[in-house]
Amino acid sequence: MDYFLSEEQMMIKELARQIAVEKIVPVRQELDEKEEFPWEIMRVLAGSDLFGLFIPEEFGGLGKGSLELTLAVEELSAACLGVSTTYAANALGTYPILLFGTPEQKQKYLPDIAAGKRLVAFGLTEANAGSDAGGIQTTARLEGGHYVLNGTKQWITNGGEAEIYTVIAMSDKSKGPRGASAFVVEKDTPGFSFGKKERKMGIRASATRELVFEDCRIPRENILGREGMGFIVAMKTLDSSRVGVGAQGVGVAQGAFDEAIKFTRSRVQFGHPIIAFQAIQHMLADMATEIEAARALVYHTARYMDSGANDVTKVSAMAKLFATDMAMRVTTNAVQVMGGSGYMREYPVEKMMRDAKILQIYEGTNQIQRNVIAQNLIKEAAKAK
Ligand code: COS
Repeated sequence: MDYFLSEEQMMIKELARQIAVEKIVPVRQELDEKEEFPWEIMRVLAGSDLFGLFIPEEFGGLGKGSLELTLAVEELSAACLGVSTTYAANALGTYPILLFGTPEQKQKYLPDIAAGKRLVAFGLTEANAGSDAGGIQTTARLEGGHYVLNGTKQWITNGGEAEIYTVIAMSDKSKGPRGASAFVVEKDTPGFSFGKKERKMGIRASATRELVFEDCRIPRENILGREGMGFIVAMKTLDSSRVGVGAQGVGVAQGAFDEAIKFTRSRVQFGHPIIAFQAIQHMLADMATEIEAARALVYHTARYMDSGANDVTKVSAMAKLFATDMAMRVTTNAVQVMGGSGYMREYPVEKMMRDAKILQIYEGTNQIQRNVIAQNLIKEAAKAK
């Protein structure tokens, strides 16, 4: 399908695809097996300016938007979700600065982020605050010119590898979600350390660690937005980033589908390549249709976001929900049409299926996405009355 991308957008997609094919595909299995962080690929992405895609030109970026980021994420995801998660989580961690930073904060952090010199991570989740994001217990106590952070963040992508952390903590616990604030914390700040690296089912090239704050003093000026705005910072950040998770779904599904087509054309059973059988054809037809539907939704949502619309909560949740449920079905069916071969590590689809599972879980489970969509439907219905 022609999505009427501009020449520049096509170039970005092509560049990301080239990196995916030449640099990621040859090493993805090894990265997965060794659970190795893809530093070399991050350097290639930095050298190709892909970290600066969505960062304004005045801060050293390319000044593009969600659609361009979506195109890059999709192509990287077709090769390896572990790598694309590392790249996309960097954007997730950057949004609080981009959306709520002062000009000084932006000047301080964004040029290095755009150049890929310093990676970023987003610290919201805690042991007792996952879906219930308002239930965070990490505290930020104001003491003179500093905030003092105490608490532990869990399952933080890019944890330990990133140098810049955007962290949500309670500056006034008595106010519930309205007592949360957002902060920038730099890696080498005293009182800030990391827990063990998690061992995961999929996206094993990406790093997932705890962030531990023990009387960690950060300058008062590291607050993003105002005190009490932390929950809004987190929600707006997720509104911006969820379409990217949808793009990951489209990418991994396309990657698995391409493998399935290739395999079914060469695998012969009953005297014919198995693609000649209607049972296989119907599965492939459903997979292709679902991928295209998800891609159309993801691209259009990204375009809508780039138009400056501010009611993006519902549509970004829809794009994430639809594309990632689709990715789980398509990767599972890629394994199915490839049968025993699909299940073996010699082929990449078993990894794609393992990797795809996280997309239905992180940046809000798909059950939470349905809640978000439903809450917005209720609000819209009440307004229309
Ligand atoms: N944009 C702006 N404001 C938002 C918002 C959004 N997308 N979503 C909620 N808010 C506001 C609400 O309007 C409300 O404001 P008031 O207190 O002024 O009325 C406030 O934030 C609290 O909202 P709500 O009552 O809906 O919060 P809940 O505690 O019920 O939680 C969900 C809402 C479940 C949607 C939220 O906690 C969530 O997204 N959870 C999943 C978190 C997640 O994605 N975690 C993944 C880890 S980060 S990778």
